[in-house]
Amino acid sequence: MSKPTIKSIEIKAANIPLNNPVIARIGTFSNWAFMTIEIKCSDNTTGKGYIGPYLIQYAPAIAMTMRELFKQFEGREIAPYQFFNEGMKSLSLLGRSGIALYALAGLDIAFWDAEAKVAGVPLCVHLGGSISPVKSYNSNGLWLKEPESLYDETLSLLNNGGFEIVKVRLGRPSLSEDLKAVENVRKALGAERLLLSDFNQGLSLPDAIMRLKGLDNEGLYWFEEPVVYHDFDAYKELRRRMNTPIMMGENFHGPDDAMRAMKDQICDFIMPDLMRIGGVSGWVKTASIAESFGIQVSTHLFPEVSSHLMRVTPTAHLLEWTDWAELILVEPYKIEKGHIVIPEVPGTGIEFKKEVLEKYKVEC
Ligand code: SMN
Ligand code: MG
Repeated sequence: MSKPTIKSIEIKAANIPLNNPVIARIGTFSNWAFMTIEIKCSDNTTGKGYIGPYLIQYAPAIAMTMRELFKQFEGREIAPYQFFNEGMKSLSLLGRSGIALYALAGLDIAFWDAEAKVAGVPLCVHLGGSISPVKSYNSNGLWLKEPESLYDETLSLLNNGGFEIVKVRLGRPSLSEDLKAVENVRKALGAERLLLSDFNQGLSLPDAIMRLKGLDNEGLYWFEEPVVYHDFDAYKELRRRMNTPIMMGENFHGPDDAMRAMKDQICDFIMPDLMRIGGVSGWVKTASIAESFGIQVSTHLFPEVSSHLMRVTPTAHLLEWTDWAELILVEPYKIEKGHIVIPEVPGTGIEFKKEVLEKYKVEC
């Protein structure tokens, strides 16, 4: 049985304005860097996907890496998982992380979309799962703003899609400001609903020990990334000292990082990022490792493809909903009662609005 072969690739970059600017300890963003990937196969199927590499000025370097990697797969019968494994092997000379991995992830996402389209089924079905709504939280706000403004913002985040869970960004100059932020969100949320928190790596270990101790009895469901992502010893120390579960993983570069974090027991939950974990293939590997460690897996950004992956993740936990790609998508995924709805179409159903990509285009 033969499969379509890989014909050509088209990569675009665009700096898309956000509805609600991101204000976090890692930076302030009023636009989000998107790179779209479209891969054409011999039967005219086009696999589509996007990545969001944070720094738009690196789009040309990533596109160049993607085009170079693509040469390995051009003309061959489509085989996404095999391509990923070969791609990772070839990256060992460059390093299996950073923009080289982002480039491979972008290709991987588009390859999987193409293969699911060839099979004529949604991606999650192609991966051996089924369609069902995926429990999500509304992550479109609660940035490092005036604590007083967070009550109204929480109500609007809950009402916009029937959400029950939100995430507050912490790491203000003082503990009392963070406590005030939590208090205002909790007032709007009520006592029972889950409240997540994210420090975006903003604290040193000594500061994190103080700050997290001061917040440890606030009933937060998790403390996300209190300190720099690469200091595994610091995470271990915080986990030992705190009652609130420790969350990390958006900065795992590939399944190897995820494996090390779980093996060293430095966190309670993980939330891989579709791009940094290595696309669909990198995610599937990580999900299996998480299952063997009994660790629950949430998602980071990229809600469309991540929703499919959650349907085949044995320890699936919560999907992070953001609307950042809405402006570029012809049919954005819908939210109903706090769950993301996977469309019943082949692949992921992602189609890009060409005129929007053109309007905010960045050369790559
Ligand atoms: C986040 C992601 C991307 C930009 C800013 C903040 C955050 C999250 O870490 O988890 O949503
Ligand atoms: Mg985060």
